[in-house]
Amino acid sequence: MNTKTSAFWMPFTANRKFASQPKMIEGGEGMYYTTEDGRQIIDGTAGLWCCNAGHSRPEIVEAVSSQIKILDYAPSFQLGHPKAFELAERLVALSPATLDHVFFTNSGSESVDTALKIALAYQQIRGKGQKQRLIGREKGYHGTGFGGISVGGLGNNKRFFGTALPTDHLPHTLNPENAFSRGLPEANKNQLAELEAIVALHDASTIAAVIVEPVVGSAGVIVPPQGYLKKLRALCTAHDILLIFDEVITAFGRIGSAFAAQEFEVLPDIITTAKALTSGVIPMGAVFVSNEIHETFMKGPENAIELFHGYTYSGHPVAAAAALACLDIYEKEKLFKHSKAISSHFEDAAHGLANCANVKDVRNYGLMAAIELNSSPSGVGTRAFEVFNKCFFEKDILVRVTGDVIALSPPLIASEQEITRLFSQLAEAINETA
Ligand code: PXG
Repeated sequence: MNTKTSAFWMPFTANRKFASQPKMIEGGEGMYYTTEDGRQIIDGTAGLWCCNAGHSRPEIVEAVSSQIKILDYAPSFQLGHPKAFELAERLVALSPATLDHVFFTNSGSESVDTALKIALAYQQIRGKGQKQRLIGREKGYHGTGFGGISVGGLGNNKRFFGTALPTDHLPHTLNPENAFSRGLPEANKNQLAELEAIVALHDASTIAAVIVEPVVGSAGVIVPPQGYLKKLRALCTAHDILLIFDEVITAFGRIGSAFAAQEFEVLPDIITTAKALTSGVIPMGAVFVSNEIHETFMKGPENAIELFHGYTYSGHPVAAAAALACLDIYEKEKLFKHSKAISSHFEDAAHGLANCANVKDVRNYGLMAAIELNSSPSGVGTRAFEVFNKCFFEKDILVRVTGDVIALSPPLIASEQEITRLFSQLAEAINETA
């Protein structure tokens, strides 16, 4: 590679290791990326869980370029432009009933911080200002803002940065007894006893909200045990605590419904999204808020700003145009249905790797799967990273690795043949790495 790599401080990357063996992607189309040396590789990860419509879709390219010609940028502070309002209408038509209001952001991290701020302000405005404590969960990933890392449950993302907010954490739900479960694992433990303990310790009158990913993504596809999310909803309701679903990964068809809230028939008070909202084409996030919360803010003098929060690029016209074109594709191609329809083939293909070398667990739901490997004696993560390299350089597939977990989340346009090929190439890579 001729490009120098040291000026770009890469995110969540071993920068010096990357420089020694760069993995460069130069093009993308549909299910495939093109590497620097001209190979077509199957995108097994939808970029970073975001390109649900596949890459470089002409409809989105067209919508973005014509929007730039009409209106490149307009503020959303005390002004408006039509695309943002149109998009909000389209989105609330898709979201669970009663979550009828949308606040626009530019990323998942901003969506999470926005949701937490709305939750805290809501409690103040309705006269419950003591409710300031936030509850996250071990292994939760809620982005990298100070709010998100406070409620997040991944040690590496928290240490060095302090905990800005008063938080507690529920235990994660990964249970070795449930290894190799297909879909939702059995609920063989009371994994929500800790919420009752936190409530007993601090009192519900001090707790504003609980935030969880309905299916954990980043920490390696952790699927909720049967009934867990319904029980969490019931406990939050009983204690007058808001429930936030962080659907930055699960929204827009990843698990076969528009939102995980619909898939699991559990209604949270707030949903955070980003990523597949525009299929990753232009950064954009959206926070869905219940009518009850929204109405609480929309009181008081009409000339008063109800929420002192927002971003220069909230509802950016070009991002909104990309999102609208992307929603058109999801709708026209019935991609959420397609995602559900191919998920059983995807499940079979994933579990077909159960007997590969060093496989410790296979977990899946919708088009999310994790193959967890036993760590090698040379350290956690080295074996999976070796598999990742082999996949990229020799097997012509892109997979995602965290620790010794290999995660798969292909674009929703995947065919059964592409899924079969993705997993058979991965199986070879795992066996050859043993
Ligand atoms: N919430 C969730 C549930 C996420 O998965 C964020 C918030 C933050 O989004 P932004 O857009 O600020 O990055 C995420 C992001 C991985 C991986 O390897 C996952 C994410 C980002 C980068 C890598 O699994 N998720």
